[in-house]
Amino acid sequence: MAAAERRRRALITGITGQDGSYLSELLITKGYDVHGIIRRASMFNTGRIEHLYRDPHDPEARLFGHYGDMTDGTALRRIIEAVEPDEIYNLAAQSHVRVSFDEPEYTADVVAMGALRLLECLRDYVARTGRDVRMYQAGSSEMFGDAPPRQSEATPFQPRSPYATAKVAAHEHARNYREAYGLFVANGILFNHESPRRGETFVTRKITRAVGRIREGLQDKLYLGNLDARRDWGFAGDYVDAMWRMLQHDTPDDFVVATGRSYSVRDFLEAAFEQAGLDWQDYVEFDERYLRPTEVDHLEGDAAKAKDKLGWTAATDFKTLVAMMAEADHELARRERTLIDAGHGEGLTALNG
Ligand code: NAP
Ligand code: G4F
Repeated sequence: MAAAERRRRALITGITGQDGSYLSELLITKGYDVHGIIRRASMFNTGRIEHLYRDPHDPEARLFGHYGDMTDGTALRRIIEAVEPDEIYNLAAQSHVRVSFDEPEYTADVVAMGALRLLECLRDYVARTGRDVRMYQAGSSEMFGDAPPRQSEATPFQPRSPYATAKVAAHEHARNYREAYGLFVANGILFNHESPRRGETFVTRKITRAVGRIREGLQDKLYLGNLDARRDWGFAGDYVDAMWRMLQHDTPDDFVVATGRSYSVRDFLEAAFEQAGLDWQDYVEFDERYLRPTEVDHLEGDAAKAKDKLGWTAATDFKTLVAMMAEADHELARRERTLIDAGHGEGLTALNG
């Protein structure tokens, strides 16, 4: 292909995750070639992006995978050299807060050191080629921790988990590389965002999976931890658009992305069970395994800056999000039921997390 016809090229770390899949869809729609870093696993981990994949020999192919890992700086460097991206989205993470208390070193390695490794690759690549390459760093509202709501870009971080401290480190590395080397690195500070593709051990999806399975007689109890925590839950499909907008902005900056409304885990439970005509109190039991050594009580974001500078607002409200997830998980449970009725196995194993 002649240089003039070269499509814009994005490189996504964490492409196999929830956000990676929605972002890939968005970028392909916008005419990008999308390259993603996939970590080697003993089973396929590409379920969320399979619908976008075509054989790379197919001229219509827009999605390309590269084996790599955030703990392997040499591989990251090689991939950037080979892909020659215009935009890099750093979404890879051990992203489960509770798990970060069990695996703090690994979490810090992937999240904090991983971001630093990527920034080092970017620094050298830009110095060598002189190209304008822009990077998005996936920061989190968890970084605010104990800070009272509503939290904005001006709120000081008070992280409460190894995951959150690692995200703060990554955020600060990104700011430092922006200032020290003039790199275009944007920090997103995204509040919780969910979807039918959300990992099944995060509380929203754990709840909607359970509701679907209870309706189909596949599960009778749901074990949860703290129901009082409040979160500002939005739809992942809306939030990846904010990531892209940050990289189209004239200057690299930090942006909070949120709906501006918060609900408790109990509110989410009520809404999801109500959707199925069930009373959550008949099914939910407490298990202290799901408590965290330090909890984040209340996250509620002020996304005025994103609205003002990026023209971004959350399009999906809480009720619509719960209904979307509950419906998708009811359909999934119906399929499990059909398979079981046809004698094909026992369905999924018990859900944890
Ligand atoms: P996710 O579904 O957990 O996806 C994480 C991705 O990172 C997956 O593709 C995973 O690969 C990959 N990954 C994990 N360890 C890796 C490693 N060592 N090397 C390379 N890749 C690795 O997370 P998400 O919800 O899409 O979130 C995307 C990013 O935004 C994360 O950085 C998360 O911390 C951050 N964030 C999320 C939220 C939210 O509410 N969803 C809010 C704020 C910030 P596998 O598929 O192989 O596991
Ligand atoms: O769904 P969660 O595990 O999400 P959490 O901890 O807020 O983290 C998510 O959002 C962050 C953005 O703020 C991301 F950066 C991070 O990567 C991740 O995507 O838990 C939400 C709340 C917590 O207060 C937790 O204690 O739900 C409470 N909870 C109660 N029972 C539970 C459970 N959480 C989980 N995962 N499982 C339970 O059984």
